[in-house]
Amino acid sequence: MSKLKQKLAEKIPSYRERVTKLMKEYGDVVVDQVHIRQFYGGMRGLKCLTTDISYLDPNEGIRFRGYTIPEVLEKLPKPKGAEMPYVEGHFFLLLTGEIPTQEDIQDVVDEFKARNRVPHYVYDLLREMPRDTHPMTMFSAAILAMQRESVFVKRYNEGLSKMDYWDPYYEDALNLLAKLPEIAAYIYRMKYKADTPIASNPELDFGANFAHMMGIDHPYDEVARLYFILHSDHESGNVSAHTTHLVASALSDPYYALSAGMNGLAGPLHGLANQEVLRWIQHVMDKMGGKLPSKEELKKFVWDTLNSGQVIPGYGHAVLRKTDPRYTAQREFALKHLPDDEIFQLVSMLYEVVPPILMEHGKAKNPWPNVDAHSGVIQWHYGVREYDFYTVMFGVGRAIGVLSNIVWDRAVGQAIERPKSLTTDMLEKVAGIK
Ligand code: AMX
Repeated sequence: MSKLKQKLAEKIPSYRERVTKLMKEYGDVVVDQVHIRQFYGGMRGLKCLTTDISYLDPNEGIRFRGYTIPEVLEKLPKPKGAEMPYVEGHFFLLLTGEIPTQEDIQDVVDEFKARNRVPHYVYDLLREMPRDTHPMTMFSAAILAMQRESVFVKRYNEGLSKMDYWDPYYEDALNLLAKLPEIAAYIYRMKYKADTPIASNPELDFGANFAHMMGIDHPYDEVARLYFILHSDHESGNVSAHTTHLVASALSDPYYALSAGMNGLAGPLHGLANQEVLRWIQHVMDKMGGKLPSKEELKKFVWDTLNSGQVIPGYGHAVLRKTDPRYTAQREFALKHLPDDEIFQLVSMLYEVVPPILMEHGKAKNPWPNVDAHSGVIQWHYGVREYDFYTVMFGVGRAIGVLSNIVWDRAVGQAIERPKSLTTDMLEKVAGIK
């Protein structure tokens, strides 16, 4: 058994005890109330989900297993001479709650290497799809196609005890994760680089191997590691995490669940926003004949977008009420590595211009930028200019978090999700209108 799985197996019993105690002795304690606005308002703010893997504070932003983003970037071990930590180490942290040693990380690196062979039929499937298919559709279809490999399904059909569900879920999660960088890079090179895929290099870590398969030199390996870590998890109520959790709650295996989560990530209000940001910026640059707008001109573009009833992509958030620390981490990287990049300068100008306008506009509860306002510019700088592809990279990162979550869902025996719905008539009666 790998050290990672061993560690998980040691941790699970005490969590089960805590959950059993809460359920048995405190099951009737009231945590929150439901308001009518939440029935139509996307259940915003309703406290009804649980995860120990990350927690999103509205002002401080995300903490992964209790650590802020700067702490994670500082504390996790890094490949020799690298600026950004191992993605494998971040996965270890999310699953176990512990900062790994170099030895722990090597164990995960070896685990991924042993599982990274992508079945040939995935390539056949991708190649059969029309080339103008959105890369998120390709990515999700590739994940779903591999469902026949599920260890969970096999073991479940053999008659598995509920207590052991987490074990084959873990196997599926690792088998999947190990293959995602190669699938993503294959889609990219097939679709946008004249069908010239680059073979995986087993000597490289998760992030560096992705950069290698994309065909982009250092420091893109640092970008890949930073990007996958930042996008990994954002507690469990966001669309991709919640969808993955919901589908897995029916004991659909991790392939079904992750593919479903990716379909949610593909929406413009969620993961696709990073693509929308670059599209919006390109539109501004085109209108300006390729040069940077002045602040006044940029303000006008922002107002024009709002006045035409559209949102400013990359700004606002359902939970956050301050600048997203994932934005800040990418901004710090850009300030160090690409301070003179024109698109970065425009992104920086937007940071000055948009928040006061959104405040004056008076609708968005959070006028500050989220992660997606910055993700595209760094990719653009290193030559990944096919912005349709950005959400796929978000998806590789998000898989790390949501798969860790569903392994723990099974470990603590989360039930099939089934909230109750009411009719409009019933709500009107509750409101006292009828
Ligand atoms: N530009 C213009 N209007 C905005 C806005 C923005 N960036 N963000 C919110 N608003 C508007 C909403 O559309 C809503 O208008 P309505 O009352 O006419 O329907 C109003 O402000 C109140 O919305 P809210 O409570 O502040 O936000 P929300 O929780 O309903 O939605 C989000 C959150 C992210 C979907 C929204 O801010 C948005 O559409 N932002 C732009 C898209 C984006 O960047 N998405 C990525 C989010 C991060 C991620 O998941 N990857």
